[in-house]
Amino acid sequence: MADMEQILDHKYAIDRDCMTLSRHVLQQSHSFSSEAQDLSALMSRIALAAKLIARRLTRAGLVEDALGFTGQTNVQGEAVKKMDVYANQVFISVFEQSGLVCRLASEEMEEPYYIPENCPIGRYTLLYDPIDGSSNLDTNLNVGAIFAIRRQEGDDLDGTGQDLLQSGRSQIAAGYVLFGPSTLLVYSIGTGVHTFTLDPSLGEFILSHENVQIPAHGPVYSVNEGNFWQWDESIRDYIRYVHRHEGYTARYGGALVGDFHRILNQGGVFLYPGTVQKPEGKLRLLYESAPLAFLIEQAGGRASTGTEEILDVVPRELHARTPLIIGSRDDVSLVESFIQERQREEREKTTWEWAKDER
Ligand code: AHM
Ligand code: MG
Repeated sequence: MADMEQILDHKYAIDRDCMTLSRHVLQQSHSFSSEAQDLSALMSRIALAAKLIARRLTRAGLVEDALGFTGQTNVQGEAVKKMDVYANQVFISVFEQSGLVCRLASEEMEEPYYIPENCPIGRYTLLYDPIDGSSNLDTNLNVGAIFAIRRQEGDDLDGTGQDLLQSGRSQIAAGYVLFGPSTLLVYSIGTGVHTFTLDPSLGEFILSHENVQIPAHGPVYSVNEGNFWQWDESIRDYIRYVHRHEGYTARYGGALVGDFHRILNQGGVFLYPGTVQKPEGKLRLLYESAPLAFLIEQAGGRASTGTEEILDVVPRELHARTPLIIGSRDDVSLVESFIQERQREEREKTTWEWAKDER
């Protein structure tokens, strides 16, 4: 007969494997309200999209037409990859059958995509970047997908999604999928940040880390230093500072989700500041920066443009970009202090020049 210790060991392992994503969302919602059930169903759908994309990525080199460019450019003027198109379509197909989402807005579509048959009941909008870091695809490095859920406000009669031009505070859920050695799904509905790992043998995302908290400071700074010549002097000041102090190490993988995931778990800061060519930086607010800002705040960290909290930024258009400084509280504040110092100097210089002209 099995002894009690053995029985308890099995029980622990089986209970752990039973903590699926949909069950966890309901547990975190502390209710079986219709919104809690909607959120649980929405997350299950996102998990299905993640599994479909992961399946194609795993065999990409063997599948006809999975890698490479389509020859087209998207609304941002960037070359579109075949995998971008595939992943974008996966989200559409998955949510067309959900009944829950009336509208999808993605990096790959100029205008929001409507599912009219869902609109009478599905009052949610899914915002997403189907493949984040697509330049990593052809070399088999990690990529991601980022998502946020918002309630639809009004009827959006002209179909342009004007009600989406609100700050990130109106997100009700956000998260990302990291397609790495394992496929991870990290999400928050405003009750902490939780990591799930895809168990391919079960075909399910199983809870692997609950209530992730980011350290207040970490050694990593993550930025494309090839843009040094294009940055404002304040960002260069910060980079000179980390170059000259012990305790910092650089990590940059070219896919925001991967870089962010490292920082979320180990601490540090990721930066994509404005450049000469892209004064607002490269990353898009509604489906890249704001969802990750939602997560980082839930994990005890911060996200800033340098002068404003990312979650307070109101976009002027669907595909608006924003500078992003995100990660550990102290590290984000340190970067901000260099920006504020330069701004203070600029103000003093202007006042001095103005006073000189007056004389
Ligand atoms: P993408 O969504 O079109 O792939 O662009 C976003 C990616 C981020 O994942 C990454 O942090 C950044 O672009 C890398 O840009 P760069 O090559 O300029 O460093
Ligand atoms: Mg993308």
